[in-house]
Amino acid sequence: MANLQDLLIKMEEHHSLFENEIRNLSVPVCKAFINNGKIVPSSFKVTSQEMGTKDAQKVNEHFKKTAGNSKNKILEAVPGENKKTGLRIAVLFSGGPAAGGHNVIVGIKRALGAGNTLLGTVAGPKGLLAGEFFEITEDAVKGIINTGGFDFLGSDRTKIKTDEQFAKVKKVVKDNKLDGIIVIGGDDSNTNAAVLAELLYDDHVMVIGVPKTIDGDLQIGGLLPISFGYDTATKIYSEMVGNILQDTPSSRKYWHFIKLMGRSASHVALEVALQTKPAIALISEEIYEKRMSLDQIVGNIANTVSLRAAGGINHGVILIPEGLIEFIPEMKDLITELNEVIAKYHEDLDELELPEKKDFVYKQLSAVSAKLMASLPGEIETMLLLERDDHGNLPVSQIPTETLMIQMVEDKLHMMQKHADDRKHLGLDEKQEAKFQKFKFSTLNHFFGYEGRCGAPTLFDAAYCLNLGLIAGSLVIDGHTGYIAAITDLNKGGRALALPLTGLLNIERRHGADEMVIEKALVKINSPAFQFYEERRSIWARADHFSSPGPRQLWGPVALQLPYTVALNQGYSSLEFNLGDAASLK
Ligand code: FBP
Repeated sequence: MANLQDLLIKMEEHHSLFENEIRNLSVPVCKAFINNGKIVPSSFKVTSQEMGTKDAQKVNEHFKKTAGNSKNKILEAVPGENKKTGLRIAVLFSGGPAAGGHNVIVGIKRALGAGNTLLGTVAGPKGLLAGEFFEITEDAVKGIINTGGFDFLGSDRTKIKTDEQFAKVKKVVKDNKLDGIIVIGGDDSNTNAAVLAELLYDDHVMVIGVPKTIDGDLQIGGLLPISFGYDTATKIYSEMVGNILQDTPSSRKYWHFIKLMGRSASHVALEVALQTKPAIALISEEIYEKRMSLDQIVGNIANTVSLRAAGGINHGVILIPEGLIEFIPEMKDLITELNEVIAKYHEDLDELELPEKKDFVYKQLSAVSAKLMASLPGEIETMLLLERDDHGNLPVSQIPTETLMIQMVEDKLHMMQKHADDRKHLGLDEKQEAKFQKFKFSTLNHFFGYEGRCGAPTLFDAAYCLNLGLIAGSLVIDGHTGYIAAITDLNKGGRALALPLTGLLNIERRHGADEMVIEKALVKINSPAFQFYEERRSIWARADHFSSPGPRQLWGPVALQLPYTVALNQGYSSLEFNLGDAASLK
């Protein structure tokens, strides 16, 4: 009989008891892809619905071939088994990992079937440029079903933008006899996909995008309700925040400042707030819209902390979106100026050591921005000078906004406890005053980010990704290029769509220049999800009304749960999703 050591050795290389079980999990499949109980590719029909941003005219002129071909009309998947064979399709991950990516590959492979070749691109766009591919076999696919991470292929953030890179892509495509490329990525990566689709149009090489990002900022109202990975990440963070919320009234002494990943938009912070109900959740978009200064934000936090202390509650949780710093109006102006300076002088700056770099940058800034930058703690000042990524983004995940907030709130509370004038607006009675004076502000800081990106996908992400993969694979078999896969009607069996990528592009300032890029979807202050939060938050601030959502479930009664923000914004009447009947992926 095998002993425990043998069993544990068998679990190496992704064969834990859990990993083996999830590979056997059946997931729901939209009916466009089911024929006689089998998963099959679909065909597509052109709908009458057209897409386009405010910059549609300029975009259509620039992307003459793909926009001309699609007329920016949405396609809908319809049953109709397409049996095309002999295609060679490469797939790549681009940008940060997100749970469910492996199931996109499973879906593509199922759609392509045995008659076509699927090639995995090693380490994202960088691997495409280097022509690094390997054939994805049926056996390999069986090993990644329903598993988290992007480790099967790897990923990176290279932006394909120079003429030299374009020439390389053309050569790689020709050398490897590729008929299509499927890009699994966020807004920047799908911008890359739109550019490649146009570049390779005359070579008859199809390019299709799949919407990925835990940030949730690749969404388009009722047409693309959410990107994949968001559900898993927010459920992981919600479990962790829920646990901390449960700890606070147990130990009764800490204020936890938790920064949550999500580069720009606050969708993640809003979702976690709705799921857990903390005392405070900052929403960057609201702060920008209401033109709140750093001082005002700190003042509001200090007021809530003080009022809870005066009521005898010396603990709480504050959620801080990762991208906050870029949305505080005065900081936004400073960062925009810095982005321009860094883009313009990057060669000079590369040669300088930090102190000289700072001197150089200060001289280029306006007086207001220079003054603000000088007033920031040294660590933050240095972080603002970090190198931007290929897409011009500041690496906000590395900026310790949560510790900046702690320092500033601490100072504010100190002044409020010391000076009656600084706290008179709270209107405390004698008893409350006594409690507030005794209160000691003990803080802990956390950053929940990378731990949310690669967990095993929730049932929603597992199913959503499989279906997105089926759409992408079916699109290339059906001969389409320049589209991004999308699914709507998540509560009614799922409607599988293909949205023209050119319909998503608008003009934005990046790297100190105007570029055509996919618009980032930010939290809308008038959205049902934000408005619900706004209505409830003062109740959650006053006393402990938190929820602890617990670990994500793949089996059982709460497995079919949508993100709250998605269900609210789509106007669904429950949290339950329905993406069709469950089918085995093996
Ligand atoms: P994508 O937009 O590529 O999906 O990446 C999102 C993200 O997880 C952000 O939330 C975070 O700021 C960033 O990636 C971190 O990037 P990196 O992996 O390069 O540190």
